[in-house]
Amino acid sequence: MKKSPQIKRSIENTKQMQGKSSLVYTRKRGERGMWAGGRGAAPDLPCLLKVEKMTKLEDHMEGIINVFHQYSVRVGHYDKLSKGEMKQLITKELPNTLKNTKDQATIDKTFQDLDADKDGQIDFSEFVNLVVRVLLTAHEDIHKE
Ligand SMILES: [Ca+2]
Repeated sequence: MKKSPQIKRSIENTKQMQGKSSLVYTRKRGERGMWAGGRGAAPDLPCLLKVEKMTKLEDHMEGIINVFHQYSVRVGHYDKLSKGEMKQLITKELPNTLKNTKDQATIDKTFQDLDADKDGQIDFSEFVNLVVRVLLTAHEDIHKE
């Protein structure tokens, strides 16, 4: 099958992404995101959503997913945060937003709060609760100023 210009462009985008990131995002058309960890993992079909220019909001939302994955793939389940991974994410990515991120008791408490199903890991839906809290606080703060 001859590749359309769009698919060609998407392949180029995917190649560029592979060069920059240690993670490769593979997503078949119409499917939800699927992750292959590790540099150089070959996507079976390039991410067609990359062809369209994403809006600022879409870009930011994908950014949240990407940050989650950057940490979730490190140890254990590739799509869930261990406590260590959550600690790294919070310390590195939210130092100006969350207080006492270096304090182990705060980390333990945050982890317990987020781990809704108590399986000892934070999946993306549980992580989103943290994102929601951070966004609500940031929004409130903006109106205080
Ligand atoms: Ca959990």
